Amino acid sequence: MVSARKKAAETMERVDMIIEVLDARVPEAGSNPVIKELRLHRQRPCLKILNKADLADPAATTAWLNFYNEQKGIKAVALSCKKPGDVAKVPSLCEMLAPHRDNRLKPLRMMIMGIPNVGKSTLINAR
Ligand SMILES: Nc1nc2c(ncn2[C@@H]2O[C@H](COP(=O)(O)OP(=O)(O)OP(=O)(O)O)[C@@H](O)[C@H]2O)c(=O)[nH]1
Ligand SMILES: [Mg+2]
Repeated sequence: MVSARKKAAETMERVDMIIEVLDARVPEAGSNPVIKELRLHRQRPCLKILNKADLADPAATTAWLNFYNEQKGIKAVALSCKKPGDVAKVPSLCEMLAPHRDNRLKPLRMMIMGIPNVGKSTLINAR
């Protein structure tokens, strides 16, 4: 735990933003308090992806989105990483969160986090 925390802290210094992949059905189950603490300390913006929205209750998902989107430095979206059209929206959301890095000389650096089985690999490999 201590070394994982240290690693995350080091990586966080080198990235412009965090992508936190959560299960839309139980987003708080995947929210990591250590990551939140590090993120706030480093003042890195966070895109929360409520993934597997296709399996979640739409009204509950809307409530979670409102809850997260009220928080400073956070943008939350609900999507399904299995739908290429949904994943295609992610880059522009990232650019919105870190507009100062939005050019060829300073490409956006991001760290993707999330508990097991939330869909991180599906997101990364989507095309
Ligand atoms: N219904 C649905 N299933 C999804 C979605 N995204 C991912 N899955 C499924 O969820 C399972 C886990 O997805 P992964 O991408 O392997 O999750 P991961 O976060 O990389 O998991 P670990 O590498 O074990 O931490 C797979 O069976 C995916 O097909 C989605 O948006 N909707
Ligand atoms: Mg994976």
